[in-house]
Amino acid sequence: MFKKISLLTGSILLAFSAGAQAQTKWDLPSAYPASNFHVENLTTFIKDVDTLSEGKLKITLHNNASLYKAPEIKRAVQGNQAQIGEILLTNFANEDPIYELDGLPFLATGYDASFKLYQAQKPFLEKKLNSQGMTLLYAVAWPPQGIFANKDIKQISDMKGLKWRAYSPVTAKIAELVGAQPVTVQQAELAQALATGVIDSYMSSASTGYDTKTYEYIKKFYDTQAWLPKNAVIVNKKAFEALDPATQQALKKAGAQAEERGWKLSQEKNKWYQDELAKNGMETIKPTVELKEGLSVIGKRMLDDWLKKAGADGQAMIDAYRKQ
Ligand code: PCA
Repeated sequence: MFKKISLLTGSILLAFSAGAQAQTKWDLPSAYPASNFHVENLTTFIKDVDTLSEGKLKITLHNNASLYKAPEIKRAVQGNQAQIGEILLTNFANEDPIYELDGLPFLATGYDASFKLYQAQKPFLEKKLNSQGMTLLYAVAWPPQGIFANKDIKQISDMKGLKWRAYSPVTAKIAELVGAQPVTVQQAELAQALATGVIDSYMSSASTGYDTKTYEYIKKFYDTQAWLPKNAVIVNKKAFEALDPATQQALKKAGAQAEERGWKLSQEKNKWYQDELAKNGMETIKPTVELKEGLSVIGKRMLDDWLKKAGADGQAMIDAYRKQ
């Protein structure tokens, strides 16, 4: 009788420890705050991974650049210090032209066009990330980019001299081309840069305007809808391969669901963010024809430069995008 009980206890203990061993814990750094729709989406994704993997893969979210600053997240995932992470693709434009594509102004300006551009970009993006020891799990567009400034901007020459916050090489280049002074500041430090007067303008989405309470300093949003950059969730390849096949499938499934949900959420919440900006005293202004034309000339020039850098792959992406 005693023997039986101890045998039973032993097997329960064994099963328990096997279960405990099979549980994997990952860290997920993101550079954006809890109010951000990308982060809301990540939170749901993490729950889905937990459910679909039957508790085998536990992911901890570190938002608002609390674990790594935005430009450091990619390298952290590459080095497996973080097994999974969220990056803004266009932040890495200087590394390879593939990361720049969805940051170019006036190439793809609405959600449909941006999704098409993503489909054209995706195989090349996957290949590049793979060569760097990572895999692409999913990517979601930010809402369309407009200009936050107090100044009256009717044409691009009105942007001369602005103290312009840039978040990527492309947004810094735009500043240069219009005669503004670019200062690179990531979103997590944007509110402080506004408060201290380091910058007085920038180009981004209504979502970032809301997250950073830009309306406390800037009262105008020129809704240029210039481009929709994407955040991508990337995974370290070795960490992925160390998961059992069922957990790998669970992760992929949750990723596919997050991608679909994220694109919808981006679009739905953009309206909400714009309403919140208005409630807080910010005026949304339709850009003049002159301003749009000036910006699209800049966009064309940047696309030409991009095509030179991106070679045959770049041309293939643009052709695939335009064929859809
Ligand atoms: N918000 C991010 C990137 C694109 C966007 O809409 C930012 O301003 O940093």
